[in-house]
Amino acid sequence: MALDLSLYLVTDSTPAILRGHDICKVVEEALKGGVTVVQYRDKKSDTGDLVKTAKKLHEITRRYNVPLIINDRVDVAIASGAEGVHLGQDDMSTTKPSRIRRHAVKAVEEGADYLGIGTIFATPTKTNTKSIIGTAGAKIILDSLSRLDRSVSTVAIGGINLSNVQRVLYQSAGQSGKQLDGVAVVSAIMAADDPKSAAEEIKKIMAVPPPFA
Ligand code: 3NM
Repeated sequence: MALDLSLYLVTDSTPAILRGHDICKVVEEALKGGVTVVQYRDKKSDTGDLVKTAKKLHEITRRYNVPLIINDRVDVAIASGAEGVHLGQDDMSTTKPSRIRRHAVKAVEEGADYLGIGTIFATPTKTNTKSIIGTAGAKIILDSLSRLDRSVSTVAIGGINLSNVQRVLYQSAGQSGKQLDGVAVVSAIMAADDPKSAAEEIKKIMAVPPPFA
């Protein structure tokens, strides 16, 4: 399965986001709208429930030929047959190029297929983020990554939605020409009244060059 990171959906099971909707239904609608990766992120459920939901989600994502990634839990990824696991780098609270390069090299050497770059904008979805780096920070990171021997894919995360996604892609592009491979969103799709059209709209605008380019 090729890794297309362009529209990366991260789930959130909290009531403020799901508002009583079924996570599987929301994810399936988002898949219909064109999301290219699904990450199951659930910090609260116990292992039994995590595996149960992950298996259900995997049945759905497979039908759309989209990889399912499990946040933080290798055991749940294995038990559900998911395609991957997303591991955090907790101490990545910096935009200092030398430290970023060190972290990136380590992650790539340890086998990471992609890196998440964030937090781009402050977001109520995750309030314990250590630094808000903006698109300027993302650009520094991309330039720094471009100097590695190996190429590594990237997605930006944090406060990204329909109204800023074009700007995020455009303003993050480094002087080196290295661009984001995609954007990761939670609320812009998970909390949308119509997750299918939310995903479609985001994809549509991502394909359009920004008017100020
Ligand atoms: N990780 P929304 S920010 C899950 O910075 C997550 O690492 C982040 O939610 C990071 O798209 C975040 O609703 C939440 O802003 C993003």
